Amino acid sequence: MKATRLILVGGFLGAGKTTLLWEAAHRIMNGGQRIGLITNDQAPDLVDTAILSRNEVKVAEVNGSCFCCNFSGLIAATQKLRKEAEADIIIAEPVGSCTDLSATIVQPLKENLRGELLVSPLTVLVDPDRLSDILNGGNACLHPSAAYIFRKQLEESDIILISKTDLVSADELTLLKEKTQLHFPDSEVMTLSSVSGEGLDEWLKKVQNSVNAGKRLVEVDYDVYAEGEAVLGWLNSNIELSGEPTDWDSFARKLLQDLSQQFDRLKASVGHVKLIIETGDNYMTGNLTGQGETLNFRGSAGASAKARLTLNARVEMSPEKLEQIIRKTLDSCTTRNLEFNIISLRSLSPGRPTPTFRYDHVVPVFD
Ligand SMILES: Nc1nc2c(ncn2[C@@H]2O[C@H](COP(=O)(O)OP(=O)(O)O)[C@@H](O)[C@H]2O)c(=O)[nH]1
Ligand SMILES: [Mg+2]
Repeated sequence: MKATRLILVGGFLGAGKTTLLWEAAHRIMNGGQRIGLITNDQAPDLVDTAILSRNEVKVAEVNGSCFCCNFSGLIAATQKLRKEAEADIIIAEPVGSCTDLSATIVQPLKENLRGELLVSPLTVLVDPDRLSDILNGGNACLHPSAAYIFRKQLEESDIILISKTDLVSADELTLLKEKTQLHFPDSEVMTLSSVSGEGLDEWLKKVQNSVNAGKRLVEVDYDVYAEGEAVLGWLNSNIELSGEPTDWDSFARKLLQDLSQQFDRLKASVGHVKLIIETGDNYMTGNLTGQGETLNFRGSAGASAKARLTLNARVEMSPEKLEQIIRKTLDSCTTRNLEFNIISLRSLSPGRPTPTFRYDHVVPVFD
């Protein structure tokens, strides 16, 4: 069996990783190659998996732990996609609050799967607003330890890929690119919009033609890293809605708007809150990646008597408080004639990261 190309797309929560996976998968398929995608989370019921599975692409989910702490889960997912989808290319999205991927994932992959996988340069996708604030010495509206993770992700990257360029003027982008290159001289800085398509082919070409992955290791203080992850409450839930015919798009908008207002009022930093509401073939996605103005909706689930809601939230507060807010908001958004039935709900605060491997040297690659 020939070697499969593995492209890792890291970057903080809300940077645009899943959107990029979706767009890149389409381009790769249209180019005639077979593609597989891997999602990753601390708990099941991932909105990302639900979204990506709507493509005709095979998706494998590694849940219960991040790739770094469950290296064998990542390997099993790549083997599955190699076997079942005969994937020429696999794109994997690690958990957005993970860092030290060069030492814990890229080096072990290069050493242990030589011949099976061609590992691409480690791409770290970054939201232009958050990046700009970090470069100006700010914390991108994050807890200082979460901002530490954000910076470490950039520091260890082979490619820093500035996302959402459709939201930035050409002049601002040029400046941001220059400044990023000055701060992170060892990384290649590229830009991309998954909405306009700008930069997508250039990035794909770059990562498909190089095995220069994990060029360096960075020092990571695991106490700060652990704190940065632990400050986030994490909630994944799958909910059945049924009752009177309902306009699901308005329902989803109201739910996410209400949640956003409450987080803003509590001054709780939002890593990411996302949902998908599905009614058979129709679906709508909603995203919140910071304060209220970042709310974003796509698609339409139409109107009917039944829908399935998957909701994922990563917000700076205790998981108990997050769960309480979400249960209460669901309650207030449903009426007597519209009921919700929670099929599953997990809320947690990520434990200290304990990677399966942590290499102290860069594994050489031979072209
Ligand atoms: N304007 C714009 N929004 C984007 C782009 N890529 C992603 N987004 C939005 O950013 C939010 C987070 O995207 P997502 O792919 O879920 O991020 P992830 O958490 O890194 O996987 C969503 O609201 C997306 O619609 C882009 O290129 N342009
Ligand atoms: Mg994602």
